[in-house]
Amino acid sequence: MTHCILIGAPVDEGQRRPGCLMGPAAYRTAGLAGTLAALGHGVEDRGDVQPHGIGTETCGNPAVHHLPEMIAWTRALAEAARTAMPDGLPIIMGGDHSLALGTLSGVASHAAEAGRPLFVIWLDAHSDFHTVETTTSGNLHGTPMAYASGLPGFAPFPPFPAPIPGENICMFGIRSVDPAEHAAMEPTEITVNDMRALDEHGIVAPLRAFLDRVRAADGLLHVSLDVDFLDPSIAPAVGTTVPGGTTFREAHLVMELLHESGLVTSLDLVELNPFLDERGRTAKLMVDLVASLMGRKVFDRPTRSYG
Ligand code: B3U
Ligand code: MN
Ligand code: MN
Repeated sequence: MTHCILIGAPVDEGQRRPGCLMGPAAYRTAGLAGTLAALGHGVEDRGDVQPHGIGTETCGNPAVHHLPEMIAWTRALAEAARTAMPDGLPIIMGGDHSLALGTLSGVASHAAEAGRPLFVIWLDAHSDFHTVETTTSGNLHGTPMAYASGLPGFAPFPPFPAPIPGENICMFGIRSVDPAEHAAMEPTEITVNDMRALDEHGIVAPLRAFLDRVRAADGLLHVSLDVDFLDPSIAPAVGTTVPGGTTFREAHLVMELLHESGLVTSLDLVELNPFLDERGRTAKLMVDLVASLMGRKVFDRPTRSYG
């Protein structure tokens, strides 16, 4: 039994398609808390985080929008995630992916305080490896992985508290990477399982290999699940659909393996835009994926160790 801490993060400013701010309400409406409780977990809903003290910061990239709002969100969400970590498993209900600027900061601070390495699994069509300087869209939801890697080019954001080494980052589902992101990731040790790799090797072997490394290092594991990881045919409620995403079965399998590993210590649910949904099907699918991650299964099998 895990103590699950639901944290609403109605962040909409990291991209230009209004609607992600309704995400937390959609997860609550789709029954996330009840689903977790039915699996035997403790559930606490801490309500929605709000940004406070929005400043007047600027940067040299004219494309960037809502910079002061995003800095305020980052501070508020970092604090919410850091203080939730000792109490249980925070599940951050987004909100667009810029919320991960804050959640990764908070989780990284906690990991540093606990003296344990932090690992990240990034489930996304995009690598989100722009900096404030390189983004051409100006959408800061395309930046959190570069921020967490400690890349320069993030002034005037607070420096990332404890940058995450590339060896500790594993991406799945990637199929849309801009040239600047490609160049920035090239020298890193990040494992990028793009769709080409998943088509060839499947999703199980690369995921198990990474989980083995997390286990061996006694690491904390943050999972960031972007709705566009999924194929748009099963998950239409996202502003940045990219064809060729993961299937229903692949996505559940990832979640089931994550559950079996027993390693996940925090989770972001991001980019759900309920305004684009069809009768709540994407919200419900995301809730079902969380259920698989938290132990829903058809048959009980003995927990296997892959280490
Ligand atoms: N790389 C592009 C597109 C993008 C990134 N993240 C999402 N879309 N969701 C950008 O705008 O940075
Ligand atoms: Mn993303
Ligand atoms: Mn994405």
